[in-house]
Amino acid sequence: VYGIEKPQGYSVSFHYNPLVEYHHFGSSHPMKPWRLTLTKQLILAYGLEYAMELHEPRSASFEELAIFHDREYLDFLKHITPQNMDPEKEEYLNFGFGGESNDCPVFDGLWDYVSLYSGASLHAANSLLNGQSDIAINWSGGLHHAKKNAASGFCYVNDIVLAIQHLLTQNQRVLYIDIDVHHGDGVEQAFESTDRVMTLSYHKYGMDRNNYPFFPGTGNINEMGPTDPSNRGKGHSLNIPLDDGIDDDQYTWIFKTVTGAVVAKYNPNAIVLQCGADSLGGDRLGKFNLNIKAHGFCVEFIKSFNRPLLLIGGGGYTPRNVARTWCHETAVCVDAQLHNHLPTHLPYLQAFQGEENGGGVLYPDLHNTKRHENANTRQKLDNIVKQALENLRYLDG
Ligand code: TV1
Ligand code: CA
Ligand code: ZN
Repeated sequence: VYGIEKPQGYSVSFHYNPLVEYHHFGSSHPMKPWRLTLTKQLILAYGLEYAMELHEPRSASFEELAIFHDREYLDFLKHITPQNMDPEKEEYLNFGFGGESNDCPVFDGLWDYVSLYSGASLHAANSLLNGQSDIAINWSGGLHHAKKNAASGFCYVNDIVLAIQHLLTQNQRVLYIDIDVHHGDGVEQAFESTDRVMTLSYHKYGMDRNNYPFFPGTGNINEMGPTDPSNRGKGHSLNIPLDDGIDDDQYTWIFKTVTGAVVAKYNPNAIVLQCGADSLGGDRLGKFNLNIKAHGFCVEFIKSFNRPLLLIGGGGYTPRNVARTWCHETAVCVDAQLHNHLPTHLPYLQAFQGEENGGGVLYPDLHNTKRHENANTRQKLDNIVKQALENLRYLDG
């Protein structure tokens, strides 16, 4: 008896509601939802929409968000506006708003914004569950710092946790991988007491010149979740702390080595990959020196495991490079190669021109655009890998 062969290639679905891009955190705030407009335009200009299924998902409901978040927190989020907010009120600070940095401002349409990006992640997870796609993409999600009862680091609702919870309804084990330059603390914390989710984050870790820790200040190699042997979640968090200026070869090597070992050992039924683009060279907040193709290598590598895959966005503070990276990674998913020269009929073409290294191209040289001295030595990285592989032994029970 011959089985019916699945056609070559993957079915890829793209989940995006354009209403997200009209929200503003404030003019000086580094998080710019319009980077999603740029991303979508680039994807359309290269014709990638013909290689995948496009979905315009509805907003997530209050009840859907309440599967992870506290209702009191959601009530606050739903009703707070720039007009009625009171920075003096205790709940304002308790829920992660205000503070010196004002990382999480209250802006018009905040509730719509959070329910739109969360709706897209839930919809993407759902299309993996019902077998409609092998790879589902939501570039508007990936807000990995949000806690169940507090906003943190530009993140108000944790769409990743919600999507993973949804995947867990039909998958025994989900692996979460995070290549944003920041530590994926919110996702790690949410699943610290279960062995059904393993979290793996690569990030900058350490102090800056003024002795301030790089946000959020957690994620050292020895932080691997609870170590109490009675806790089911023991050893199910793996953190890879990296230093300023890491280059393409170092990053792809450590990513391959550690991620390969984790997949082999944990054998997940589904994978969620957060593709924060602030790990690129020249990012306004990041400290790494990665090029677009090295970042995209992580997607290629994960795709090669042939497990249901949810790709989500995250950070990324130099909008033109965010758009380039996520367009490239969309192409990786559908097995397309893109011309380096940008399509001439691209709206917003201007946004991609007039750069020192690489105006008008998809793959500019981003290495050293901000010249972060590479503080990662061969020896330090070898030690991190050695320690990471040792940490994996906790999974043996
Ligand atoms: C308003 C206006 C807010 C300008 C915030 C950079 C701003 C930052 C701003 C900023 C900024 C952070 C901290 C310090 C915690 C504070 C999406 C002890 C020019 C996923 C979140 C980084 C990263 C938060 C989010 C960080 C993500 N850096 N200008 N704020 N306090 N906050 O360091 O992981 O990418 O910078
Ligand atoms: Ca990370
Ligand atoms: Zn980040």
